[in-house]
Amino acid sequence: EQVDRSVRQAIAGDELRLVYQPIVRIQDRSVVSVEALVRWEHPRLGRLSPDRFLPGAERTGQMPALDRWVLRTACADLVTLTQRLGDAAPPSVNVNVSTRTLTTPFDETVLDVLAETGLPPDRLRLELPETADLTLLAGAHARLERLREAGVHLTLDDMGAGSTTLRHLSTLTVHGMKIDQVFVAGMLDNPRDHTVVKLLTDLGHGLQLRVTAEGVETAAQLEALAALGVEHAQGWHIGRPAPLEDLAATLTSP
Ligand code: G
Ligand code: G
Ligand code: MN
Ligand code: NA
Repeated sequence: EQVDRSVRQAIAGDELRLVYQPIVRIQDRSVVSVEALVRWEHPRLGRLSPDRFLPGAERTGQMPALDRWVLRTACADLVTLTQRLGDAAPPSVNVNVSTRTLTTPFDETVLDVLAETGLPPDRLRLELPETADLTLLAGAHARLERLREAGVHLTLDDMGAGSTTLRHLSTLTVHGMKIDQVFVAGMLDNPRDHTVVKLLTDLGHGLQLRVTAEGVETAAQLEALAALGVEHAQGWHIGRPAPLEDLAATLTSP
């Protein structure tokens, strides 16, 4: 069924929710961060996943509003969780930034939200889309540099899914990269996928980046990733995206 309401209406009606998926250090399984992922509790259609409403939000120019809501909520949630759990709270939160947002003065938004919420800049990690248009991202370059200088971490998302971020790597200093889950899914059966994962990992390490593998669904994949020297992992084998309350419960239970 068609989604008949706009993301702006969803924000105004308090219908958006965030779920958080853990990212762990493979070596000791400690949580290094959580990725914020948006869901829509639609009054009539129920819980909608992003593929049901992000394409429409993109077409109608509502991604900057959505990204702003996600950023503010995720930063405030991490501050709240830290007040409750202290050292058991995740060290940082990953927030996705859409391509369209990179054409706006998003650096002002990010710095405003950090000041408002009181979250230290180095506890925020922005995930930059692999599909970002190079010319648009070029305009965003100075804004990203400004955020990096303020202490915000930058991560290239979905590495290998497009072809643009290789060029970004030559001019933009980032802290990390995430290997697209397509290659992780195939790495044990398809030698080509294994080669791509190895190549991206070596590339990341050559540039002194932290490498995260996405979509890890089995212990065997985790082992293969560890053998390649991948530092961090995310996926169903480690933890499903969950509401803040469930995340808090997981973090405090031994
Ligand atoms: O959560 P996953 O389950 O289904 O998300 C699907 C896609 O939607 C992914 O490509 C993810 O990057 C994107 N996505 C999820 N949450 C957000 C968000 O808060 N902001 C942006 N810009 N994209 C998101
Ligand atoms: O931001 P990004 O494009 O990376 O979004 C991550 C997406 O991957 C989300 O839709 C999330 O729900 C999904 N995801 C997370 N872990 C797994 C996994 O182990 N397997 C699969 N198939 N999808 C996953
Ligand atoms: Mn992501
Ligand atoms: Na990703």
